[in-house]
Amino acid sequence: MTKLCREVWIEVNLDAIKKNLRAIRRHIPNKSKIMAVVKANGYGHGAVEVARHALEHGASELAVASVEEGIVLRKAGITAPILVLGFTSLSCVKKSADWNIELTAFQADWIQNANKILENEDSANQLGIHINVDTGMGRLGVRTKEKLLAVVNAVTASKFLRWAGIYTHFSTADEPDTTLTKLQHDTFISFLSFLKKQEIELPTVHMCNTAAAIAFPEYSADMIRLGIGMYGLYPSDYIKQLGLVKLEPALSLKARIAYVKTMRTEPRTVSYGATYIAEPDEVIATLPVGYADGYSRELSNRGIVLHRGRRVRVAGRVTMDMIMVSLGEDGEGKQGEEVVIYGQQKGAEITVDEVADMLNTINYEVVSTLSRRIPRFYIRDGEIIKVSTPVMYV
Ligand code: UAH
Repeated sequence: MTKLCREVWIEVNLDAIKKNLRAIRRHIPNKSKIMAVVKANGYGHGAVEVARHALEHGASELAVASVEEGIVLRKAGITAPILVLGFTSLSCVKKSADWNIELTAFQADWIQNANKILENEDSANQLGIHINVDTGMGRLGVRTKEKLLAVVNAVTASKFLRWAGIYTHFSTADEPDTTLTKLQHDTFISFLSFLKKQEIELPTVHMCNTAAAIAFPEYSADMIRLGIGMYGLYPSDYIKQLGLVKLEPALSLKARIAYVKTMRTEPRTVSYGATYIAEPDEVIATLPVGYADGYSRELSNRGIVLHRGRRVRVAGRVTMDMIMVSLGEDGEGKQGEEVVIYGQQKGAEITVDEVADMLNTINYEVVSTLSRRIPRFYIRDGEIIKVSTPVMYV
């Protein structure tokens, strides 16, 4: 294993990602393609490696949040279609075309301006456009049929643009009350029917995220946009409880104990603010992970990690780069021993969902905020096949 100077790392089990893609593939109609959503550094798992692996195992397109995220994938040699799901400023239109990155659009004037820019600045590629229809997300997207028609006409009139897709996004597909999802679906279908009535031929139609693909596979259309499920996490407890698709988490966060001491001498205070006072025989271990790694400060005196398969608690405040954990009174622990912060050890487990609950947030936030400074180890068939580090380790 690569020697780390600061011993905290993420392990990404690529076999789990493959299994998750297969499980979803089996659940949705054969004709529906899979767009792997790798925004936010592949939900913290590493965008390039996840994208490559997803494309090998059933995905045919990729989605990101910004042109810059798309360029990272292109620079890594990825040639599959890439869609930016967010709003892109007109100043990046030429760059997007040059890198062959498709954009989300929903305003006729934006399209006309994009057309003018591409007319004036020579690009080798047409710019692919996916039109976003807002059926109830209230974030981005065209909201009326008349405006949709104007957007479609603007795209199809331009020889510099290529109409690649039309999509909507569900806001409550992970919840037990399906009323709004059904309404959003029906609204989207009525927008599509309206276009068909004008004899407009539709490009790739897509609407499902993970939750909708699991709960409403019949809505999969030409393509689903698969994010959290590919990483082995459920969009919500409700979707997990449906029991329709079995997913396996791909990510573990691990560290080695940096230092161990018994708190014999006074003061027995631990960390900033001295919010934890150890017992005289208590053994405290220091781990090289902190809030700058994405281990939330909210886990101060609350977080749990696994040591020798046992759940041990964070002692005192989480600091920027380190935490302390209590190994108990007369506890045992050794410098260099492996601890698991998220994941499994000797039959015990700390799930990302459990951490998300503690933080009053969702699993998406826990994984996507894992810092890029943590090295990522990619594991296939039990072997580390790649290490990705912010700096090259020697
Ligand atoms: C527009 C859009 C997103 O912003 C995100 C996704 C993926 O969602 P999941 O992670 O819940 O699958 C799809 N589409």
